[in-house]
Amino acid sequence: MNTNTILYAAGCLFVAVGLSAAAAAAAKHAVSQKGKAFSVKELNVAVGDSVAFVTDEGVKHTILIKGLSANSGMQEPGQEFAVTIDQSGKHKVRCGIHPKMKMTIIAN
Ligand SMILES: [Cu+2]
Repeated sequence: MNTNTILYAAGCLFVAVGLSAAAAAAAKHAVSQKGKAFSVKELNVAVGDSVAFVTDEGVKHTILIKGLSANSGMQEPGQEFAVTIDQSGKHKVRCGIHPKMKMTIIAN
C-alpha cells in the first residue's frame, strides 16, 4: 500500500463518517390529530428534520403546508403523512377540510 492509497482510504472513511453523522442528526417529530385539532400549536425543528402527521380519530384530514408545497391529499384515519422540512422559517400548517385546524412549524 503506497501513500496515495492510504490517503484515498482515509478520505473515503472521512466522507462516510460525515454522511452518517448528518443522517443521524435529522430528527423525526410526530404530530397527532385528534378532536379536529393538531396536538401542538407550534413545533420547533431543525432544517432537515421530518414531521410525521398521524390521525388518532376516525376523521379524514388534508394537511397543507403552503411554503413547502406539501399536500397530503385525502388522509385516511390511521394513515401517516411525513414531510421533510427543507427550508427555514415559519411554516403555517392547516387542514383543507377543517378551517380551525392550524399550527406552525418553526424551522431553524
Ligand atoms: Cu382536518
